[in-house]
Amino acid sequence: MSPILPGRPSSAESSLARLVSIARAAGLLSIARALSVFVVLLLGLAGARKAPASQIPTGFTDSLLVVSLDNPVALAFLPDGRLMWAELKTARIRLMAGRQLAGPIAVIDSVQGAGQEQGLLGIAIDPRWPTSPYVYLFYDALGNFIRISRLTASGDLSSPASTNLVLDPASRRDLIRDIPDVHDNHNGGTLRFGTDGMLYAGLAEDATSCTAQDTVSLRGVMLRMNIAGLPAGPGAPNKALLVPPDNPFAGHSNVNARLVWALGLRNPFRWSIDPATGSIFIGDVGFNTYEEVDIADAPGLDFGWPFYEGPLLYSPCGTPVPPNLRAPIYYYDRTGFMQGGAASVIGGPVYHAVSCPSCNFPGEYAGDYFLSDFYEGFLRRLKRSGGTWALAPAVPGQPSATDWGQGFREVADYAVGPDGALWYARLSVNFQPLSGQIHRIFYSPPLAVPLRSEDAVRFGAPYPSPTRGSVRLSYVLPQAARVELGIFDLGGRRVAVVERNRRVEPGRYSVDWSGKDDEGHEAPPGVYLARLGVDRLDLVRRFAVVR
Ligand SMILES: [Ca+2]
Ligand SMILES: [Ca+2]
Repeated sequence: MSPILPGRPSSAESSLARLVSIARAAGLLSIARALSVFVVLLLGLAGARKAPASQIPTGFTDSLLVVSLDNPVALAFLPDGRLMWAELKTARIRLMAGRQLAGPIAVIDSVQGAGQEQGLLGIAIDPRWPTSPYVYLFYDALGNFIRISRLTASGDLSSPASTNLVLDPASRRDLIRDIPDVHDNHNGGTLRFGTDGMLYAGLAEDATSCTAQDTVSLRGVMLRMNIAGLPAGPGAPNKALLVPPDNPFAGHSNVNARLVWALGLRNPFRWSIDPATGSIFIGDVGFNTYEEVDIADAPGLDFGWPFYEGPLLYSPCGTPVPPNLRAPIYYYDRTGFMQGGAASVIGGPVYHAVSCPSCNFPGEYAGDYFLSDFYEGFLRRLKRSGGTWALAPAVPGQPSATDWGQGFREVADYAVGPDGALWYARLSVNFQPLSGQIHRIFYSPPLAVPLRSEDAVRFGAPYPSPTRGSVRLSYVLPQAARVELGIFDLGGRRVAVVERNRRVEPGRYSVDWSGKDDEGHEAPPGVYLARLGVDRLDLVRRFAVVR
């Protein structure tokens, strides 16, 4: 049984060599060169890593927003547009307001992170925010149990630009804290609110497969909980308070079963809820043969694990295969795992436009579903046709007939933002420490013929380095392009914006950065990264500031 989170036994160097060879084989010298930059950073500077640029269709841009993060694993947007994410191993909650990254706004205590797949796994924000300023968390806890807890936020609850927000550990109310975690793998980990205001939680079977058919085991099931009746403030679990009367097993004698919405799941690590229909799209991680996607569009569905793995009969429990098991809507082969192939599905979002016409993906994306594979790194797009789902027809610029995008290895979560963009958290780059990233993919019709090669785009070494004051950043553009130029510190914070995503004509440019951050304060001494984004290329140079 393969792990879903860091576990592939390969060195950064061998993974990198594979990616470089793939890029070269594909004629993508720009990517091979970008990887060379990464090599320099990898060898020369712990904490600053360069991921290979992703390949996505024409007209879309993958923008790297934050680097050098500590295993960002789960994303959640506040209604005002601010982004929170959970860190897997540090058990910290981070907050970003615009481009401002706050220090940790909470550290969750008693989190068990010893196993590769263990840690702080899921985060959800109360749909009644800011009147009910609650954040819900899913984590492996010390003592071999998984918990679902609620913390209360204080500070600026509805100021889109404010990073003044904290979660008080003393406010912790546990919803459930007896989900078995005897085995450190197969933990599930996603929490999301449905269109019905209910809190859904996906529980894995804790590597004891037959329990996925047992509704009272708190294993291999999707829970549906009503949080409206919970008292304010801290407290211990009261499961009976969480039971919605219309749950499929609401009449069961055991309260665990009364919370169950669906069963027969193996490891539903990442999944999402279609905001238009309320259906749950579940990425269920496979065993030997298939990764699968399931849709829970009705109460009480049984997705068949362990009677079936994807379409394949498995049935190890010695009991008859029940009727009316729900088959996956999509599955793919995972048998090449040991040779570098796919091995862990990451369920993404269903795309829907937001109320900002210039922000949205083209209309043909409405209702389409995205999924990726944590190890292979493809990003696929499914489209519904009648009652079935299949790969969407390829669009110009997508890297293969099956893959809408490539370069999404180690991505742990996706979300459609209030800006209509597809955001994602990359847990790490080549499993290196402090290499996590936050990205957003947005659509902007091409302004010029796409660059064919990075060869003609040059980004010079910042001069002087070290500097006591300003630093000169020089670049050469062979043709008009959209350019972003920013300064980051090694903690991943954007210190200053030098060029703000504007169209630039061909030519040679030099821009001075004053050494001051966007609020006019002198940047402290240290090593910094200058990042030049040119359409879909992404170049990083480092330099030092001394005072
Ligand atoms: Ca477990
Ligand atoms: Ca299944």
